[in-house]
Amino acid sequence: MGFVSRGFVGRREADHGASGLPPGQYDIGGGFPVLSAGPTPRTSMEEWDFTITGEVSARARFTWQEFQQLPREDVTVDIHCVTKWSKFGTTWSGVSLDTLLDTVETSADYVLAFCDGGYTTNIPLEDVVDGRAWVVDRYDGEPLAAEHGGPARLLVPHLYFWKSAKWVRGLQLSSTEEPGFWETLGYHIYGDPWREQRYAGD
Ligand SMILES: Nc1nc2c(c(=O)[nH]1)N[C@H]1C(S)=C(S)[C@@H](COP(=O)(O)O)O[C@H]1N2
Ligand SMILES: [Mo]
Repeated sequence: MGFVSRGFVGRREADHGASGLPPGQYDIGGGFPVLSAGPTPRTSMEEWDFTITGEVSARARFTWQEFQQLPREDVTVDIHCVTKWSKFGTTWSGVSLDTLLDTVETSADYVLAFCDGGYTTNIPLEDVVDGRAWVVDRYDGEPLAAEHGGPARLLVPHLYFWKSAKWVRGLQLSSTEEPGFWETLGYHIYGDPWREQRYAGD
């Protein structure tokens, strides 16, 4: 993972602006809509695991118990849904993807997050390192509610919220970008809210 330059990614993030309302968005205030493409899956902690697979020298797997023992971070971020609501100052707790990805060797450039229920979403690898993405299992001081992605979801707040895959179970690393669920259905391959990349071609 040494090829990802911290300085470069950090500057670029700062350029996007860490707060404020991206173009075309409105502040939903205290609301927190549930947006799911299908039914809410229910996975017990005994069955749950998180795996990093694909183009890796050896795959990594964390049981729920192992995941709980990893170093954790509290994160306060603004989130931006492509349906135009934004929510300021949401508070989460979870494990940085830096911590999870540190356990594998890879020369991949892309991740495809996969989930219980079959949802997927694609993200460049450089967008989920350097403190920009987490697997979170707590929201607002409580265990993450099932409808919001519990037991655990991805949190990638600098991209539209569809990239924050609920019920996430792992990452598939690849040298080629495979479009995920919404990306296949015409949403933007990258999804930067600050550049209003809602749909393919934006
Ligand atoms: N597994 C899964 N993750 C998902 C979705 C989904 O349908 N399934 N919807 C996405 C979309 S479009 C958005 S806006 C957010 C919504 O998260 P919320 O329901 O917690 O507000 O989850 C994203 N992650
Ligand atoms: Mo969304």
